[in-house]
Amino acid sequence: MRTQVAIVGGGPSGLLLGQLLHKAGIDAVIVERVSGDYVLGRIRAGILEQVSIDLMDEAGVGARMHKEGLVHEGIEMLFGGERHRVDLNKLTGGKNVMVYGQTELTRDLMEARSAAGLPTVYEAQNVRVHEFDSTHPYVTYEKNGKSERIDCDFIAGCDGFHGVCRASAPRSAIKEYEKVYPFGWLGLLADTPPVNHELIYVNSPRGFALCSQRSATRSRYYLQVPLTDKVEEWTDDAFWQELKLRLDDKGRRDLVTGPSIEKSIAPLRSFVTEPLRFGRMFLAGDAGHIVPPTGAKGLNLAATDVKFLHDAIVEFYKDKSEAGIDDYSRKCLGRIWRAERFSWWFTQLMHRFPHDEAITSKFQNAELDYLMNSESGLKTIAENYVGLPLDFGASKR
Ligand code: RFL
Ligand code: PHB
Repeated sequence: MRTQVAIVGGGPSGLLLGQLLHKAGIDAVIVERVSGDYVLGRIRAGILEQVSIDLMDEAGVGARMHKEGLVHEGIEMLFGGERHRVDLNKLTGGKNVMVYGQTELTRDLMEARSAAGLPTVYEAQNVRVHEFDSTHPYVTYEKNGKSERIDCDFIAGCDGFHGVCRASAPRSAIKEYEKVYPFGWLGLLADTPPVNHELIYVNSPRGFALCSQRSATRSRYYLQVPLTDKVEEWTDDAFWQELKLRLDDKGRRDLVTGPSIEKSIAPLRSFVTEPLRFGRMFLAGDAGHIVPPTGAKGLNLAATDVKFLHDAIVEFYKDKSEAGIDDYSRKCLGRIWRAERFSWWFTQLMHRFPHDEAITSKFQNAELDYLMNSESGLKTIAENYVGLPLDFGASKR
């Protein structure tokens, strides 16, 4: 088989890239290790920044998102037993975020791809990338006991943190930066109305909690838990009880509990690969970087990588110019490091770390108190949460 761009990984990055390239008249084949249902079964991100919303529109798949997505103009912060609101809209001159689950976004992209008859190989085994330091790279895989080969001009590594693309880059050409946090997030999805109309980020003496949602009738909650906890050991009752202990009186009164639809524990990590380009292979999304979910940035960063990669590939074919692909890493990494910094800062501000001294939570409360009572402090949170502009800092360079 021959295509222009072989995309490894059919998560949100790979699917969005495929759809944008299709709109630009460029062929791509997606090779995905697991089944489509498995991809849709992973409950992950819930918050879209405006740049991600715009890209879904550009890809022609935004209709259901605009109908069902919930626009949020603010978030709440609960610490020291009191709630404070961050008015995202007012503080950023009219910017908002949208609650629309990664599952739904992925489903929209999958449906558009299959409606357009675009090729996706699911359950591909032993996917390998070859000769990406030349102008004729190729991808191999096995399916139904047969070996297959896709010749291409470019390989897009959209295969997530555990994928094969980053692992295939020469060790001498790659530098990886990593911080692993000493706790995880236990997430629970339930068909119950959300405890609040906006998200609540909670710093409590018992650890972090987050009250999120997917719709007016579906809630998503998270609890900070030790890495040694096993999801099987957390009953629904134990989860609700612990969440109540981390909430305020109003939260305890308003919380509607019910059976979980899904429960899982995710580790927290900050991770960046430099560079993101290796000859004719590019890393995009979680394949190149991971943020702890506290800042709700992972999917949004993936979407902007995809935008920059799409623009560079289109420039290559339409203008016969390699300037865009040469600049891909630099362009992405500026935005990535800004989001990494915010996610790391917000994580350390909101969580309890093992072996913290008593003074640490006092510092956290004092910092939160400062942030919530200072216009500049509120703006710092708001402008990062809604997403810094794509050209942030450009006028100063
Ligand atoms: P994915 O979603 O991991 O998809 C990669 C795909 O590649 C496939 N794959 C392979 N395919 C072929 N060959 C191989 N060798 C392969 N190895 C792997 C995998 O099966 C998979 O289908 O990466 P992608 O597309 O870059 O998307 C990134 C996002 O999924 C991720 O950044 C977000 O989910 C992060 N995230 C959040 N991001 C936000 O922007 N806002 C949020 O509110 C938010 N909340 C979250 C999150 C992530 C979480 N977890 C579980 C880590 C909340 C949580 C709890
Ligand atoms: C989610 O709804 O899954 C979610 C929302 C905000 C975050 C992380 C996860 O910061």
